[in-house]
Amino acid sequence: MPSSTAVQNLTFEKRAQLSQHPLAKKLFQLMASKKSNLALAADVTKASELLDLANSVGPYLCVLKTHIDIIDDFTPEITRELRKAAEKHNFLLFEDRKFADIGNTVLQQYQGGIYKISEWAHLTNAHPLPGPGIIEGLQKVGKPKGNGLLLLAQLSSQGTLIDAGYTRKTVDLALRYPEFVIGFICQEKLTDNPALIHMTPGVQLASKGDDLGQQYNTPHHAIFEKGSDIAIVGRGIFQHANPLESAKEYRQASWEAYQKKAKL
Ligand code: S5P
Repeated sequence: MPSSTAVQNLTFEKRAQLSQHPLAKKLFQLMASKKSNLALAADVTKASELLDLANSVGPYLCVLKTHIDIIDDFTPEITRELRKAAEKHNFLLFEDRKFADIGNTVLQQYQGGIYKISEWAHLTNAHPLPGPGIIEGLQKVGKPKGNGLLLLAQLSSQGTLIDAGYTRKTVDLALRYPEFVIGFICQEKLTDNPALIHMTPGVQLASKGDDLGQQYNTPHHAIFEKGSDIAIVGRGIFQHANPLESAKEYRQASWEAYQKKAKL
């Protein structure tokens, strides 16, 4: 395994070549071609707002992250429209479901119910807390569809119960499922394995946090200083007076931090 510095310097193009999972390959390739390592956390509550964001900001994103269960006027049509926007603007859809139950239950939550997450979301995530069964349950549904899973290895919130040992065990678990787990939700680079993608929420330029425990860092901190790959930005973009201009600013800041890290 190359040294940590050498891995840090690998470009997204190179990491696309080194990835075995088709979705990880696709994500690295589209980040390189769109020059974007920005994910939008589109936490709006109206279907029209979500679709407007997907179509206006979509060209500047690598990933659009949803909380589909906060949409007040949900219909299955929304997920079809999201998928169309993802194809048109070349980004991946990530449903931030944070599964956390036993394998048999998460399998049903992922494939069924109203939201049928596995049918439209390229990516979803899970807390590894229950152990390997949660990954195996989700994998049964998601792997045949070519979907990928991110494990929550760290959280951005103040007072999180996750400690260093839990994070280390999460990385070990991810390495056991290379055909389904493509990376982490985390606050820093956790492994030298170039195929695994690090996505970091809790990113904002204008604020240090909210009044419910969220903690923010800048894109430069998350990507250059902490070695993550993708910055996830929510309210910093969609609550801005001009979401499109704000998205362009976060995209530029995140991309410059990546370029500096990769010494491009
Ligand atoms: O540790 C975490 C993990 C996640 S996925 N901290 C987070 O904030 N998130 C999600 O990222 C959260 O659910 C929300 O959708 C987004 C952050 O939104 P923001 O408005 O605070 O930027």
